[in-house]
Amino acid sequence: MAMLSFEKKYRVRGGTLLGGDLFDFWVGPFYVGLFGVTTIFFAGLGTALILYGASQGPTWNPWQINIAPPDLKYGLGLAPLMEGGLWQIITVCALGAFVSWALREVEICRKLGMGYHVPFAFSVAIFAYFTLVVIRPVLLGAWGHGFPYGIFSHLDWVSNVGYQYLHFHYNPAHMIAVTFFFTTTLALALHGSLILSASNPPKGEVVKTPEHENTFFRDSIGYSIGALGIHRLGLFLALSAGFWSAVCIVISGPFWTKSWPEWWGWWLDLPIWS
Ligand code: UQ2
Repeated sequence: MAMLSFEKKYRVRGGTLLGGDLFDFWVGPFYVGLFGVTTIFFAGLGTALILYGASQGPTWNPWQINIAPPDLKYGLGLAPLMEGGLWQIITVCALGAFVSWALREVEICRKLGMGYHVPFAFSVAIFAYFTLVVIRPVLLGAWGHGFPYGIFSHLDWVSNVGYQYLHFHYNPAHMIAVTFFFTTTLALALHGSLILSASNPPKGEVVKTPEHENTFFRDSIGYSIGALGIHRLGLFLALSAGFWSAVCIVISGPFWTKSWPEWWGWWLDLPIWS
């Protein structure tokens, strides 16, 4: 089916979660929906507040602009606008925009009768951010444990929090997360290169079949995971990377306050050595 006639057939009313037909329309190629409106609202307000915060700061250098969370003394209360209050409102806007975007994806899935895999996957990314700026600060008792919004400032935060636990790479959940990140790149490199090698031949040569793809891996490693399988594996690897990232930071502080190298003492403490 040609793309334009496909869109005529499937760009239909309905499938909305909230608001009924009220915002059930398109603007050019973009589906709007109630959650398109709320995405624009939160993203616009959040961006304006970041620009306002920058205007009150010492620099317009994009690398150095910083919107800091409140001082720890404010605990889990509201802070004055210029002392972390902006950060608090911007965080609400960010979460509002991310969740709105996910729900707009859900509405598009419903219209098309598709599975919810894409919004589910995006939700794992939102969950990782939520863990960083809400769950962990709440468990530690202060919004000041959130990370600052700025390019270099957030790098400094990551470095400082890492050193607070002496050597963050000894965090077992961090190890698992990093392993998933690297394995994701391995899987995508294998998949991207395999697909291009079979389906994008030089001029004058024929496109190869899925049998070629399977046979390449059966010849080289004795196993092919299959065309559907590689996408299941890729999704699993990528979501696991995000999930274990959230775990590795939320256990740092709320559940383990010493250095991460010391955690491995459990191995030396096993009774089998005595
Ligand atoms: C595969 C397959 C694909 C692929 C890839 C494989 C035809 C088009 C990349 C090979 C992948 C395997 C064997 C899994 C590797 C495991 C890890 C943890 C990286 O068989 O089927 O479909 O794209």
